Amino acid sequence: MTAAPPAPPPDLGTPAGRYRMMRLIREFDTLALEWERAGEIPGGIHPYLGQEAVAVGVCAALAPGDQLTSTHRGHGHVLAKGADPARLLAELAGREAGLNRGRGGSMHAADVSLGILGANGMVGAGAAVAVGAAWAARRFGRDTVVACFFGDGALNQGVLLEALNLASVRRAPVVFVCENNGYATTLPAAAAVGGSALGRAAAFAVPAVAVDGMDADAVHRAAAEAVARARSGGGPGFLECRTYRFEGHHTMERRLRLTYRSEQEVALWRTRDPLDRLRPRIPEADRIDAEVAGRLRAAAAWALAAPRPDPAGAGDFLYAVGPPARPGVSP
Ligand SMILES: Cc1ncc(C[n+]2csc(CCOP(=O)(O)OP(=O)(O)O)c2C)c(N)n1
Repeated sequence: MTAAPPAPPPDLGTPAGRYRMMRLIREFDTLALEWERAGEIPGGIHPYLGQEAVAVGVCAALAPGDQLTSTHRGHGHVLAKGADPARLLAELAGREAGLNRGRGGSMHAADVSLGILGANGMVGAGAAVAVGAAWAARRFGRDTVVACFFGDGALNQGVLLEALNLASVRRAPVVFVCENNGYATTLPAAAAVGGSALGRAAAFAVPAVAVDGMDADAVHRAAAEAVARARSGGGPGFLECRTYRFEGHHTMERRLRLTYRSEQEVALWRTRDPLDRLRPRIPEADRIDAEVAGRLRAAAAWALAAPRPDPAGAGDFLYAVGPPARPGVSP
């Protein structure tokens, strides 16, 4: 097996760099949708299409040593923090060369060396991990920050409220990022969220701001402020990014022919496409598009050629290996 095609660290410091990453996420998930239809990805995916400005705007405000926790809709977060797209594709396709040796799949991609503490299939669960990591960083004297992504569906999870409280009283350097795309599966936020996202943060005295989640620059500005405050000991922050997913909740949705959003609503949000919005300001956009397409082609070819794990190793990595049992004490 040859090494993965080179994956340069993302440069999100310029509008062109942010555009390049948004294009990569857009094309990555478009390809993942094709692979899912072709049967290359077991279990389906939750496409991030439409929400690219949130992942990129927030990750542009993070330093390489910072960390993040992600969700079931995690490809955008993981790529924007610098994961190798070839290894993430291999992970989705269940290959040994994948980010997590093909065992994690779409919803459990992680690369701790890059500060990616993991996508997470349990709604809201990343918040507990984020506060733990942030609190630990402070106790060990590091000045790193953790970005915690979650959807509007997590606003009603007890773990998120506990995490907000603990982060507030411990001044843990967490930036809570609510991607409010208006729906939890098929349930509209308006029918499910008593109060509001900003109200949840206010209840725990966590400074919060709502931003246009279709505008990478607006997200970046708000995230940079919250990250700087958290890094300098000012405690957690909260961003409500108002955004939209262009595709269904999960790839199963098309097959089930669910109709909970009107065509007009989807079409209206598509006119606010975050890539179209930034593109006119990027003179080299055509070149970037071609470069991203080439990079993904190479990544896809490499990932599909990668071997699948040996079934005999299906039980590997399930349990942490602890210290040897003491004599006379059963393990
Ligand atoms: C604890 C828990 N409850 C329920 C589910 C089933 N579930 C998976 S995704 C989802 C909706 C999540 O909506 P939201 O948090 O708004 O994120 P989005 O899908 O919109 O990105 C639900 C209820 C789950 N995975 N975990």
